[in-house]
Amino acid sequence: MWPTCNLKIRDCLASTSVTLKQCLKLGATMAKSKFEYVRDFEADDTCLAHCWVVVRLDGRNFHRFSEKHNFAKPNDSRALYLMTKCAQTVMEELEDIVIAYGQSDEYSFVFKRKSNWFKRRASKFMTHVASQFASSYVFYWRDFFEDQPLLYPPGFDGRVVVYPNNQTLKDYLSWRQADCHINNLYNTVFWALVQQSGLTPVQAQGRLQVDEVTTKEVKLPAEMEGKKMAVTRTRTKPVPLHCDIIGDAFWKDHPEILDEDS
Ligand code: DGT
Ligand code: MG
Ligand code: MG
Repeated sequence: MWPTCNLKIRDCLASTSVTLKQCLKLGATMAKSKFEYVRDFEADDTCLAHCWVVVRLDGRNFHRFSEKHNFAKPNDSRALYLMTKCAQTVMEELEDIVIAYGQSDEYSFVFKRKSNWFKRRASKFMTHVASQFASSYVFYWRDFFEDQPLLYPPGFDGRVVVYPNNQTLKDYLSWRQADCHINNLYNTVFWALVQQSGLTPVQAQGRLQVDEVTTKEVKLPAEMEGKKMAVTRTRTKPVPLHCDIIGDAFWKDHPEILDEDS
């Protein structure tokens, strides 16, 4: 295919009436028209109009990452605040995100219903959020983990889910927060049995499967309820919050998040 093109360009160059610039333009145009059909192989991943678009990121193999970087158990405040700093940066850098909610090694980002950012292409939403978040994680690491070097580059997977109305979006966020509470309760009791009661991890796991562990046995920290993270906007600036988003109070206090015309 190239020899044909080159021949045409050679003929063209042999002619005294055309300039080199015109020849190159002809070559480029021919190559473009010949190969452009491959565009048709690209999938259409436009998100359904007028729906909430949610991008959820999750740390890749953070079980290992948290061990290697000596995260405190069950919750490491440095890690949680770093995640929130990254979410805040994503919201500052990218358009149209109305709220972000995170726990553990994951963060969800909600784009406004009428966003037309990158023509609503799911791959654009997901890859921009994931790359901005991951680079922020490395960039801000030292601000949160002063004495702990970053030993290898972390990665995050991403998915896009589209929710058709306010109720399904609220239920999605409630689902993530309920998941946070369940995991947090389990992990807190598990590590209390190991760290305070001297059980081995296998023994603690066994106790949690067969028994009801009473609050007399393990002392749960008062701040346990505070390990959930959200970032919303006050006017345009993203602000971190640590609050309940399952109940109605949060949505009453922040009507602008679900406001159709926001
Ligand atoms: P994945 O997501 O399939 O690649 O695998 P993982 O290992 O990331 O699994 P995932 O996302 O279900 O669980 C998150 C892991 O991260 C879990 O092993 C606990 C760990 N992790 C997250 N935040 C903290 C923390 O603050 N402290 C400690 N010690 N571990 C944490
Ligand atoms: Mg993970
Ligand atoms: Mg996770």
